[in-house]
Amino acid sequence: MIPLLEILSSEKHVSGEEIARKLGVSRAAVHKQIQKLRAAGYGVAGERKRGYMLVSRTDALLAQEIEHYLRLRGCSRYRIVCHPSAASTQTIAKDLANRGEEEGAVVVAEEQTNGYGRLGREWVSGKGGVWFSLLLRPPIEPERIAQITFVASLAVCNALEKNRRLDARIKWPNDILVSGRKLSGILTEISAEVGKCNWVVIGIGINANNDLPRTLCGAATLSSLSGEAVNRPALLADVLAEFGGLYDGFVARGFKDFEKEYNRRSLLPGRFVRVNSADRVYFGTAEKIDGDGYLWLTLRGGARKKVVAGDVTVLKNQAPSPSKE
Ligand code: BT5
Repeated sequence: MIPLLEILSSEKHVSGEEIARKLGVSRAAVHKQIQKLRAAGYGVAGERKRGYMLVSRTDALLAQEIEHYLRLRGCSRYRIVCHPSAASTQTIAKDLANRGEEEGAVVVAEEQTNGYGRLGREWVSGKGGVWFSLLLRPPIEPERIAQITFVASLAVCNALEKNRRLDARIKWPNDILVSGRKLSGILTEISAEVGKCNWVVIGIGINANNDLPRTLCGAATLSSLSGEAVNRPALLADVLAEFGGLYDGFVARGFKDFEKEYNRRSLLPGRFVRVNSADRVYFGTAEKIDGDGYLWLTLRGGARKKVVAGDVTVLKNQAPSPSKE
């Protein structure tokens, strides 16, 4: 299918005869391959005298399609593996990691039947969304790995802003919101030893053209926000290309370089929040996320607290005035 796509032009017709010659197959075989492309969602116009022309690309998450957009963005660092259906792209990517697969493998699924978020929470991931996991082997100390989630959040925001003009905000540590609703979630899983990171698998879910159950009232899809379907392979390639550039900077220079940009994108500074961390629950006003990726709070009594990890709920858009506490 790929050589045929390369021959088919979106600007002019190519005769069946020419395609057959280039591919070294019969005209009937060309016709069959054209039918296959159409079945995969590509728009191929055919005119008896002039031949075939590519009139639209497919929205299906096919490796060849994602690679097409990655090439347009000058990005060649990834190996894409697509599945029509998977329990979870995370488990497939982790399996690849454990079998020695190199950095840069990306596992993509049209749908997940058992997608999950942090702490084993369910991640709703039916057809029409963008669900993928990226395998990395960063040469960094395990303590810094959580920061990769933040770099990935920035990549998703950049992709949404640059090409789709959406003002995406990050809710530390791993949610991307647009207009206050969760559009994307990121999950980072690792294998590490003392002082050494074996692998990192970053799972990213983006609600694109999928349906969501009514129970997820705090969530949104890109198509519901913009009123039109998004091209998923192009979106996925944008996120991967954005991430590639940021990741190189992160490995070379650390998260400090991203601190300002992360805080600019962050939803939390100035908000009154509840943070459920592993040891206890904190109430306070979020200050900022520091150069290590930790969240700083001013607690109600005025003391400052550094939170390393946790679930954040925004309770008020502003800190409550002292008299009302
Ligand atoms: C996350 O977890 O937000 C990380 C989600 C990561 C999903 C990707 S998809 C590709 C890869 N394969 C996987 O199996 N996972 C990764 P967390 O912060 O724990 O948020 C989970 C909560 O978000 C749930 O408890 C729901 O409240 C909500 N939720 C579930 N599905 C959602 C969806 N599609 N959109 C928005 N919110 C959702």
